[in-house]
Amino acid sequence: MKVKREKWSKEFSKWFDEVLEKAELYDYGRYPLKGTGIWRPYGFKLRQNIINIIRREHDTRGHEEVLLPLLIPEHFLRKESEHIKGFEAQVYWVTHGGAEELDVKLALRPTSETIITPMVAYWYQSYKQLPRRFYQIGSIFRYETKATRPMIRLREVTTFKEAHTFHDSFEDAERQVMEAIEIYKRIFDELGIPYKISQRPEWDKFAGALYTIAFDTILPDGKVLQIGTVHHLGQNFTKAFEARIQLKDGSIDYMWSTSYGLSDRVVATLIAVHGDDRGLVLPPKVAPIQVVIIPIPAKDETKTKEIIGYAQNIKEILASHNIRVHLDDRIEITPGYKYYDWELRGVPVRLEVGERELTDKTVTVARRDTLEKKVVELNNLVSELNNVFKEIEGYLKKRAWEFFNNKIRMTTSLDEAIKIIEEHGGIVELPWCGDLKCGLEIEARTGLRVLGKPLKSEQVDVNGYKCPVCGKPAKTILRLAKTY
Ligand code: 5CA
Ligand code: ZN
Repeated sequence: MKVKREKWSKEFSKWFDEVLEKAELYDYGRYPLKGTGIWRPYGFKLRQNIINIIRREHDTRGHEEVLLPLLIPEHFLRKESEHIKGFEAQVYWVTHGGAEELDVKLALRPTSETIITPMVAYWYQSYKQLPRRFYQIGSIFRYETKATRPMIRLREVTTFKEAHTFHDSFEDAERQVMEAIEIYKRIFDELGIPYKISQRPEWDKFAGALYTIAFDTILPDGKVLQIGTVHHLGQNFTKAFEARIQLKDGSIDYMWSTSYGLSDRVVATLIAVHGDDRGLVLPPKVAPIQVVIIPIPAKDETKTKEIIGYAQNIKEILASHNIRVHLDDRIEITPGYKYYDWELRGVPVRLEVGERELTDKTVTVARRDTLEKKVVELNNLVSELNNVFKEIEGYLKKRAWEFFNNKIRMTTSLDEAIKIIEEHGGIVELPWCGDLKCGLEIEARTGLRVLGKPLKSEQVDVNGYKCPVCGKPAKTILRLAKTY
């Protein structure tokens, strides 16, 4: 196999930082503000293509995009008591306007429940106006105290997609939670990103939520990253902001709400799970450049000019079929160096055109994922490329899921759980009685982080298994991991 993934897994952190820099995606660590990154043009385009998928999946399922203020008056942020308890330590405060000290301190929003809920209280009075689903994509700020990492743990999260929905019953909000899970599955499936869905334990739910459902993935180093969360907020925020409606039977009650979020971590994960030792490998769907054409100069100069003309002709054909194509006609650089350069940047397909291709009216097609090459007739190029794009997407998704599934193991013993994570990383699953106390005990005795239990819809067979702490029959499984 030509494809190597050694550095990618063994020195993932270094691999990741180098790819961001060398592929000119994202500048991190040089701007003198921890937890803040700069999207460079190539990275910005990749991010934009991913955002387009996120937007489409929300828009087509009844969500409406909004734009909310970046600042929250202190008393608003404090209205929901659990929420502020959870976020207090992470809030950035604006205290001055010019030289003047402000009467009311302003928080840079860490998330927007306390902005949209009071507004919705003005907008809707009747169950007839519900449900409503809103979302915003923008920056939020969190003064993270754990080690910050590019795209993965930011203090300014620049690609925060937060959805906020409002309902006339607990059940309708719960239905929305399930709908949100389906939306997130579609987004991750489309990007070929593997995940497990777990209900977070009580002690790790979102501040102000009734319960939290999380999507977790495994990065190449075996550590788990939370890549999305869906929260049932009950009436906690609507009570705090007196968001009341009239129900069908004429009575007045508070609305019910949910929220769910994604971030720059989606982009980070896409980069991480599909990469290899040569660098980035992008699915054609989101690649800023899907095809790069490399002309191979001939000995004779007029031949070379013909080759470049042929390459330009190919470029026009592809562009007219809406393929994102780039012709690398730099003359001072050798084809070999160009191969290396575009491989690093993850361009899914490279076309090589030289003397032979010119004579035969063919093109050599090289795949970034498998590094395989084949010769294709110019007449069939567009349809061939569209097939190759699908093949690449299929291959990347399959390879990512194989890596992921291989890192999920079941055991019945706590010692074994520790050993498995030490040796393989990933996620370990233990039978569990469902008791919170046993869950906390498992977390304390293994030193691992509890991810939670699977949803009821995910069938797990724990027949005959016992909880490793209390010895009672297991009702479900508990997932544990080392996490980011
Ligand atoms: N208001 C809710 C739903 S939008 C909320 O804020 N949920 S959250 O806190 O869980 O954040 C949503 C997602 O953002 C998380 O699942 C995680 O994937 C991502 N995220 C959270 N904090 C950061 C951070 N500091 N850097 C990058 N991504 C983050
Ligand atoms: Zn137990």
